[in-house]
Amino acid sequence: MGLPRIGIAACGGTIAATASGDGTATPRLGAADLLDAAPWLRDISDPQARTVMTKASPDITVDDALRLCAELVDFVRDERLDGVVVTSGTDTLEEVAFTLDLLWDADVPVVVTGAIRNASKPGADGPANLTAAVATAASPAARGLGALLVMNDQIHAARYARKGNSGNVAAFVSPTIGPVGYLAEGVPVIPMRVSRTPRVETPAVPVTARVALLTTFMGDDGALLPAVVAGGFAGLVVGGFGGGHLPAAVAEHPAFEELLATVPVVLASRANSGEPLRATYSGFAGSETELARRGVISAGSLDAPKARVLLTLLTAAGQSPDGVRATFRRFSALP
Ligand code: DAS
Repeated sequence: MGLPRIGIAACGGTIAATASGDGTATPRLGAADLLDAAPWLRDISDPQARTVMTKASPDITVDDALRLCAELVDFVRDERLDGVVVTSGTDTLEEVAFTLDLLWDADVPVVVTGAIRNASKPGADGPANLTAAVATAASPAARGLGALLVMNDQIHAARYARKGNSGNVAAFVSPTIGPVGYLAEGVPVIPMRVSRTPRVETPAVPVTARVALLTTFMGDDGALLPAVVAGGFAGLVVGGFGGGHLPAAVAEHPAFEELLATVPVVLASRANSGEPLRATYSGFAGSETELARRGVISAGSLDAPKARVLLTLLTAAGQSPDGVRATFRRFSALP
């Protein structure tokens, strides 16, 4: 038996960035460069390099993530891969990982990783993160788990992972459940196995359905809602207060009524973990029970950016309102 064949699909980000004369960094490196910087990867795998894009991750779109997924399917088939690693920028890493998790229909592990310190910095974490990601993608323990996110020797389920720190190498967290595993002396250990994320239909590219995301705040009067109506969005995700609440001025705003009557409206919690409540408060317009009665859909355990990814894919694939509701229901642990 040879070493596991692991694909490295490079998409840009800090892990692919090098500094210019003024010290600022720009993504420039491709997959072969990343491999050259970590030659020891050939001791643990038979690595195959493919550069997919060289973007700063704030510019990555849902279309890019869908094209990436299609490219990974080809990569796995063409190169007979045992696992595949995606390197990308950490700014949208959680959304890229979750998109792959929703669409990945194979047991072959797909592991995303990035870096906080670019290759020109002391203590650059890219090579270590890439090594941990390759080891995880090569591990039989990672098979069938969908997309995983590996950073700083921790293994996260894509469904729960978020960027929790702007500049520390320990940037990624899974606030609701914690990481599912870790690397010990370079060996991936995955003691916690989360149930597989429900798969959704792959929409055609380019995706024309746009989904808006608004997060509420103290004193929110709903003034931005008419812009969502006027913008012709196919859906709205609202980041509500902790238990899934909105100010009455938002809940009773005519534009909110209009959106509820015309497009799916999904409510996530702006709190860092947990789920919106289902049956705890009533008697005020923005309580979770009043909002549910009026048709607002709970995002369950998904944070607002992930709920937006899911709603975008569902609306782009022409999912019915009942189908959207049923799919989001599968992301909740609450009865
Ligand atoms: N924030 C940088 C990174 O961590 C840039 C980016 O996301 O592309 O990769």
